[in-house]
Amino acid sequence: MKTQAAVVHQPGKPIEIEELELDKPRDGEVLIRYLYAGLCHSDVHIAHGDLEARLPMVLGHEGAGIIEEVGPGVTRVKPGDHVVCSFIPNCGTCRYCATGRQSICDLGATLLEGSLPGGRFPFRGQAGEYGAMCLLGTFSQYGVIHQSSVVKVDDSLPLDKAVLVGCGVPTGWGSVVNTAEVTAGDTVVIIGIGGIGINAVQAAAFSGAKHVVAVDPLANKREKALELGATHAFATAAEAIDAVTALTEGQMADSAILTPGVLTAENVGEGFMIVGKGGIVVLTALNKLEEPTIQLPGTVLTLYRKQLRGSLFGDCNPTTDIPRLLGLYQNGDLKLDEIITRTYRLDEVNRGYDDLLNGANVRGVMVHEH
Ligand code: CXF
Ligand code: ZN
Repeated sequence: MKTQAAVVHQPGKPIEIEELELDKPRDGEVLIRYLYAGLCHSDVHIAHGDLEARLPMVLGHEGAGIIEEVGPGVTRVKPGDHVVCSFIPNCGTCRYCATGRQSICDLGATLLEGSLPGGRFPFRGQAGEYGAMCLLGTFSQYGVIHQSSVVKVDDSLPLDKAVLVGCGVPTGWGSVVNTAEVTAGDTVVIIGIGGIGINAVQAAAFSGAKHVVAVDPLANKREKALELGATHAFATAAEAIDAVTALTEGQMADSAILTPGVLTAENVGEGFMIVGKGGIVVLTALNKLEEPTIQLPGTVLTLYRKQLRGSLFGDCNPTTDIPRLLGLYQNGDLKLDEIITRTYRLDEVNRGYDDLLNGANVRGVMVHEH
């Protein structure tokens, strides 16, 4: 069948809309009609070449839609099911899935290669075989994806909001709850209030943190953070360091969550300074793969028992945490409507990313037409 998709052919070039041919689902695979896709920063990392992916690639790794058809051996979903995609697949049986660490499932090995488990590429076009970002490629009207990438959700959920629970929400929320292990009374600092940081703010507030300190140079982001649970917001980390020193009488923060658009060594240094004894610095944001961002006095780390932790998908388990987060949304404890700044059509994808990069958007959502 044919599908319109947003493709990156060369790093640094605009994303192109193209008609591609899509194969039928094979063993363990499903055909999904994507209704919505989220515009997450990682797609730009690929378009800019910060993350090196096999190209051409259909972008998009936050998606929600309806299962149209299933291939042989599919047990997790059936035609008509409403699903949210997870940018991390989970096979259920590798040593990581089997020990409750689905965010590092072995099937994630091809996130940037864009092939399905087994190695095939279901999208084809004038440039040959096209990869699908994170085994999904949600900037396409239709996709053929593996059943391990989808989570069935309740029919009553609005998929245009639930779509964000495929990456941005668990990544931010889980960085706080799982990776930083925030508990009531903590002081938490979140550096960078975008589509991920805003959910870190929500998680810290929901977990009962005493001080939730948001840092972002843009006033609209600081306002949103204060609206959704931050107790303080500053334009710079230097201001936040002074404030946290005063608020904690010098004990400093229990954790710092690093969620800027592109991670820098400066961010890591600031996170390291702002946490006190036993503090945890969580590296959630990404930057160029080979570029070092950690250069710190190790003796301070040792003497103060500080920790740096990397966090992928917020250390969440998609099969249980996607429904769990959607339950919090249904309950009013997790805000999704309030973090969506605007929607775009597929052919407005470059405009959507301009808005993301110039700071206009907390979250943009693509609405597919069929
Ligand atoms: C990224 C992680 C690295 C591969 C692409 C997706 N995560 C979220 O945006
Ligand atoms: Zn993402």
